[in-house]
Parts: sequence; structure tokens; C-alpha cells
Amino acid sequence: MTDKHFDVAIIGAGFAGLYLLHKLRRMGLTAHAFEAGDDVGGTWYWNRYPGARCDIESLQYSYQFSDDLQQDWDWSERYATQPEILAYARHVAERYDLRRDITFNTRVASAHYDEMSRQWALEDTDGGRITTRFCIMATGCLSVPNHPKIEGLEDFAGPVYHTGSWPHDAVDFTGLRVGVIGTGSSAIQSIPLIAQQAAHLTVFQRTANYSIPARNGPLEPNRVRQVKENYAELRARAKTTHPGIDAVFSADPSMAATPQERQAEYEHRWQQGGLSFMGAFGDLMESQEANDTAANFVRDKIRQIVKDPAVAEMLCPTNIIGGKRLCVDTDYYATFNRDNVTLMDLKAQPISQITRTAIRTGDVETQLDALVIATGFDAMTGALLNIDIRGIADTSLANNWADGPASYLGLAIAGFPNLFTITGPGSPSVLSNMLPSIEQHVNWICDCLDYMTNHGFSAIEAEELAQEAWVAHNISLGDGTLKTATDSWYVGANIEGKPRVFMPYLGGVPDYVSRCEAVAAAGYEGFRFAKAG
Ligand code: NA7
Repeated sequence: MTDKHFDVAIIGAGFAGLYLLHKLRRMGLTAHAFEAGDDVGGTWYWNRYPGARCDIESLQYSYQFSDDLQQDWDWSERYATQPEILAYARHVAERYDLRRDITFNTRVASAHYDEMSRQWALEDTDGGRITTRFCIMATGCLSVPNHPKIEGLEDFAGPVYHTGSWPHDAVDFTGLRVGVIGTGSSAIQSIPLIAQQAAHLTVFQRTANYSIPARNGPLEPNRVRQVKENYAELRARAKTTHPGIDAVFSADPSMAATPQERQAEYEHRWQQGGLSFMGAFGDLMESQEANDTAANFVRDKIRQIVKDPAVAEMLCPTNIIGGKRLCVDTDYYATFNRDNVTLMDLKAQPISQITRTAIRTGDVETQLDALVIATGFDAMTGALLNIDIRGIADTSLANNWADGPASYLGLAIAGFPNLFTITGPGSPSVLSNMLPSIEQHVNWICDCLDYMTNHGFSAIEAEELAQEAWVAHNISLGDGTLKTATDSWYVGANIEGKPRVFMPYLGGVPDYVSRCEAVAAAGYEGFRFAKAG
């Protein structure tokens, strides 16, 4: 960072930072993005593990702000791979000439608000500084890897890879004995590919996970043509569904269907593949009895796929389906039929120690040459709290959020004027298709900045009461639901000592967007402004 001043500083050059930079520039503002990596792409820059791909269909996991862009870009598969998504991010950066306003290899360490000048002062980890009127956090929801505290991990002699910060050079597991710790989405995507390469793969599972086949494959040219000819309709339909995805989400209660009808619907969705499995019925996340019908269906599938009944039982999850984020896979369960794959149950025998050459679980010592840590992220708040953010009266965000994140609309925080969060806690974010949710936030923020310019305002701050009401509304939406009752990274249960708060907004995209629009239409109700000068 050099001692410059900007209208807007953007932290992060993933999909949120890129679109924001493009839009702010068009508004005539001086905007600059600061990015820790040496390229654009955010989560798709860091998560390069084998098999990494999006679990939202590529034709929907893409920007819609420019029809030319969505017509020009061609996705090759139903679910895009990480390299293809990264290529798309790079294409966007080049197409709109964004790189000249991005400083790479720069990690912002602190952001302090000065009430007198109504400016933020940012400092990076090398001591470089800038000042800015607005500070916008485009830091991502899953960008701080969770490194497990396991005794002896640092003593392991072989290479240790975290799925969330994978090396940029190809990793070759040929001939090696590999251990994977974790069975979340990252593990479920990488395990089938690592198993094909490694001499032997041992998977260390703490909690079994539900996964639905992706049914991935090349995109049919006819389907692409049809979508491109009707993109606007597809995007409009997506805006009407709870997660903001164009798919059929039934409102019908599963308990009103006969067992045969239920089975047929689940089978249809299993064959179709993907996350919309949970859209089979409207009550799956509301009643345990309904949820059991879907969970039993998937457990039966696992028992059919996995030949060894003892291994199949270990792979059968016992918790609520959809409580944690559902996984989408290619050949995950079938991989456990391979002779070179072993599953270890950490619930029965936890890891007691990692030595120079092995993982110890009870009396068993598994000799390993390489380790893959697939233990997820300090989700949603991790990246924000890694920065020393201080607002009015030097109040620290970490102190304010000691009992969990509190925001207004997931966009702004009381006591922190001129600071916005893109897909922050309190917004649908990770429960929705991230790309449209990012665009909705960027558009809302830019409209707000326009409004401020037109009215001669120099500062905006969320009101404490509006924030309290928003937090209370979030809590009431989650009260008694199966989703909030499940231990997951949505509630911070994966990070020791993290307060248990359900972080994303549960009311669904259409409801959320209409609330944001109503706030803006009412002159930014719940926000207070200060006049320039
Ligand atoms: P997840 O979904 O948080 O999965 C992490 C996995 O690692 C999960 O199986 C955890 O078991 C396991 N874990 C975490 N800590 C440990 C320790 N200490 N020992 C053993 N096992 C552990 O992260 P992912 O990266 O797979 O996916 C994150 C999101 O990215 C995903 O939802 C998609 O949206 C994309 P646990 O369940 O906590 O018992």
C-alpha cells in the first residue's frame, strides 16, 4: 500500500471485489482493491485441490450484470471445475481492465475509522497505509482455512496440504500412502481422485456426510443455446426461489405423500443429481419425521453402493440431512469399494497423535507419506475478524462480535460508519447462489453511494435499533428449525470457542431482496446519514 487516498477501498478481489470495482469505476469513483493472493478469484484462487468444483450449475454460477458477458462465455460442464471458474474470473478482470486498480500480495491488517475526517485508515501487514472514505469488505465467506489442533501434526515428516490453501503446482500422489482428515465437501470432491492416484488412501472420518450424485458431464450445445436465448427468464425464475437457484423447490409436505410417491420423488431427484434434492418437499427442514424420510432414502443408497456392509454403515450419516450443507459428488461412496481405500471412524477411535510417519487412532498406527487436511473454514466471520477493524470511539469489531455477529441486513454494522460487508453474516450468502447474491449486494451498496452523493451525505451508519431488530428477526426465523439445531459451520460449531449463532439469513432470497429494496425505497430506513462538512 502507498499513502494514497481513495473514495472506496475494496478488500478482496474475488467475484465480489471484481464486480464492485467495475461498478464503482463506472460511477466515477476512485476505487482500489487489495488482495492477499497474487491473482484474482478469491475462493477459486485458493481452493485448488483435486476435484474442486462448484456445487451450483455453471450456467447459474456466473455474473448476470452484463448480457454480453453471459452470452460470450462458454462453460464446458454442468458443474464447472476450479480451473474453469478461475479462468472466468481472470477473463472478467481482463475484459473490464480491472487489474490496474488491484494491488495483489497485500493483506490488510487493520482498518480504523476516524470520526473527525470521516475516513478509514487501512494498514497492510507490511506497514503500508492508505485512507479511504468507504471501506467495503469483499473478503468471502469461506476464506480462512480451519487448521485443526492435533497433537504432533507439526512433526509429520511428509507434505501436509490444506484443501483451502492448496499449492499452485500440481501435487502428485502416485505411489504414496495418503491420509485425508475430514469428510466435508472438499474431501468428498477430492477423495475419488486422490484414490485413483495414491498407492493407498486412508480417510479419517469424524462425522459421516450426506452426498448426492452430481451427474456432472459436458454441457449439451442445445441446452446452452436454449439457456442463452432465454437467460433473462432463467435469472428471473431464480430470483423467486428460496436459495435463488432456478430449480423446482416443492412446497408440498412430504408427509402428505404416500411412501411410494415419496420414494419416486426422491429417486427422480437422485437421478437428476445436485443440491435440489432437498427441494423434493417443503417440510424436510421443518419436521424430524419428514427429514427422516429423505435421510433414510440416502442411507439406503449408500448401502446399495458400498459393498462392505460395515463400511457402508460407517458412511451412513446419523444426523439431519440438509442440516450441514449437502455435498454433491462424483463417485464418492463407490470409492470405498476400492482395494486401496480404508475408512477410519474417528467417533469410535479419535486421533490420539500424529507422528513423523503415521496417524495414531487407538491402538492402530496408519503409516502415511502425505497428509491432506480437509477440515474446512472459519466461516463467514473469520476473514472479517482477522482484520483489526475499529469504528466509532475506537470500538473493535472483535469485541462487538464477541457473542456472535450482529449486523443490519448483513450489509452494515452499527458503530462502523461507511463500512459495508458483501454477503456478510445476516444475509442469505452461503444459503443462496453466491454470484447473484454478490451482485445484489454490490448493486444495493452502489445505489446507496449514489443516494449519498445526490443528497450531499458523507457518512452512513446502521442504527443500533434497526440492527437489533434485524438480529432478532434472524433469530426468530431460525427458532426451532432443524437447520439451526445442527452442529455445522453455519453456527460456528466447527471452530473451538466460536459463539453459537446461526450466521446466514434463513428467510430466503425473495424475502431478503424485497426487504433490502423496501429499506432503500424508504430513504434507507434504519440508517442514519451525516451531511458533508
Ligand atoms: P467442512 O464442510 O467444514 O468439512 C470439514 C470436515 O473436516 C468435516 O468432516 C469435519 O468433521 C472435519 N473435521 C474438522 N476438524 C476436524 C478434526 N480436528 N479432526 C477430524 N476431522 C475434522 O469443510 P469443507 O472444506 O469440506 O467444505 C466447506 C464448504 O465449502 C462446503 O460446505 C461447500 O460450501 C464448499 P465434523 O463434521 O466437524 O465432525
